[in-house]
Amino acid sequence: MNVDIIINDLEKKHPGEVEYLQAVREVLESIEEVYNDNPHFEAANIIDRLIEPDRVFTFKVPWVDDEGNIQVNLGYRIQFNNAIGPYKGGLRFHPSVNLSILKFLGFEQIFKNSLTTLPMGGGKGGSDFNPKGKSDGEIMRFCQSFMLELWNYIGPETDVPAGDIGVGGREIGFLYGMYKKLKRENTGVLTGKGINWGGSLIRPEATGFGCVYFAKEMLATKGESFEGKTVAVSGFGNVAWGAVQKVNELGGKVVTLSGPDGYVYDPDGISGDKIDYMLELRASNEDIVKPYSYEYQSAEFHEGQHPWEVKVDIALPCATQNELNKEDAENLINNDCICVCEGANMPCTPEAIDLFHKNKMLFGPGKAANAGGVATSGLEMSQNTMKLHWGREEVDNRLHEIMTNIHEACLKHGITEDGYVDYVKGANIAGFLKVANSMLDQGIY
Ligand code: NDP
Ligand code: 2IT
Repeated sequence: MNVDIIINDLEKKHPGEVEYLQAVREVLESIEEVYNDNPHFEAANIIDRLIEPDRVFTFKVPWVDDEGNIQVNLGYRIQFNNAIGPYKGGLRFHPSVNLSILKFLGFEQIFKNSLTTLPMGGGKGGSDFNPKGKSDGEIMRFCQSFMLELWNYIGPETDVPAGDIGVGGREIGFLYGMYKKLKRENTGVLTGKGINWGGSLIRPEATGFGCVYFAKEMLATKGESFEGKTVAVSGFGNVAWGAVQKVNELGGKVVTLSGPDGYVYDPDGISGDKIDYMLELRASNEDIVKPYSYEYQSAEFHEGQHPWEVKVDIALPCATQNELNKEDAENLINNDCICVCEGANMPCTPEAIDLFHKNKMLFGPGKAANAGGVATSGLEMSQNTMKLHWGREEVDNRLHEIMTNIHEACLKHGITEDGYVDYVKGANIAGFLKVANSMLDQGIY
C-alpha cells in the first residue's frame, strides 16, 4: 500500500472533501504495516472497497416555518460499511454539514463500531438544517419531512440512525413518531429514544461517561487518576455534559466549557447546579456559551478563544472536528497537560496529534474514546430486540466494561518499542482487523 498514491487518487475523485480525506489518511497510515504484512488483504482489494461508502442517499427536505414560508434543506444518509452488522451511526443537523463531513464521520464510525465489540456497521447522516433559534413546531415539521424521505432506507436490521450534533432526544422523538406512522411498526429503528418508549438508561450520558472511563484507563497506566486534577472541556452539548458529570464523580475539577462564541473559565469548578444549567443553556437554542458567565459570577468569558490556553492537567475536546490545532497543542504541552482524550469526532488536527505523540503524552483518539455513545446505542438495540429494560447500573457496568475492553485492544495493537502507547495506531488496527477479516469471510459483493 502506498498511502500518498491512494489519497491522491481519492482526492481526484472527491476534490475538496478535506475532512473525509483527513480521516482516511489517518487510518491508512496507521494500518499500513499490518496491511502489508498480510497480502490476502491486498489480494481482496480491501482498501478500495473500504474507503468508498456502500451507498449515499441525498434528498431534499422541504418544510414550512412559523411565518408560513417554505424552506428547503438538504438531507443525507451514508451507508458506509455493513460487514459486521447493520449500518449504525448518528444524524447531524448543523449548517456546516456537507458530504465531506458526513463521509468522514461515517468512515470513522466503521472502526469505532468495530471496537465496541458489538455487531454494528458504519453509517452517518444529517442535514444542513440549522436548529438555532427554531421553535419546537419548526423542528418537528423539519424532522417529519426528513423522515418522510429516509424511512424507506432504514430499519432495525438494515440501518439504525441516532443523534449527533443538533440531534438529541427531542429530534429523535419527532423522527421516530413519523417512522412509526409510515412503517406501522414499533421497532428500535432509532437509538437515543425516550425512556418511556424504548430508550435505554444512560444513553444520554454514555458518550461523555465513556470518554472519561477511557481517560481513566489511560491515566491508570501511568499510576494517575482524575482525583484532584483540573480538566478543560470544550463544547457545552450532550457529550460535554456527560463528561463533566463523570469527571466530578471521579474527583476532578472541570474549569472550562466552550461554544462557537468562545469559552468560559470557571476556576471554582463546574459542578452541582452548574451542570444542570448546561442543559438549560443547550435547550435555549441560542448556541452560545457566554450566558454562563452572567449566571455564575465566578466565571469569565473569553470571546473567540479556545479553552486550551488554560493551564490544566487533562483536556477533553467534546465540541466538533478540528477544534484543537497545533497552537492549542503547544499551549497544552507548555502548561504540562498530561492527557488529551477526544469526546468529539476528530477534534484534534493531525499536527496537534503529532505533537502529543512527540511529547509522549496520553492521547485517546475519538474512535476509541467516544465509542461509549454508540456502544450504549448497541445496548439499546439489544434491549429492544429482547423487549427488556435494563436498570441504570446494568447499562453503566456494561458501558464501563466495553470502554475497558477498547482500551485493552488499543494497548495490544498500539504499544511501541519504547513502551509508549500510540492509541491512534492501536484503535485503527484493532478496528480495521475485525472489519477486514469479516469482509474476507463474506466474499466480493
Ligand atoms: P451537541 O449538539 O449536543 O453539542 C455540540 C457542541 O459543540 C455544542 O456546544 C455546539 O455548539 C458546539 N459546536 C458545534 N460546532 C462548533 C464549532 N464550530 N466551534 C465550537 N463549538 C461548536 O452535540 P454532541 O455533544 O452530541 O456532539 C459533540 C461531538 O461529539 C461531535 O463531534 C459529535 O460528532 C461527537 N459525538 C457525539 C456522540 C453522541 O452520542 N451524541 C457520540 C460520539 C461522538 P453550537 O451548537 O452552538 O454550534
Ligand atoms: O459519533 C457517534 O458515535 C454518534 N454520534 C453516536 C452514534 C450512535 O449510533 O449512537
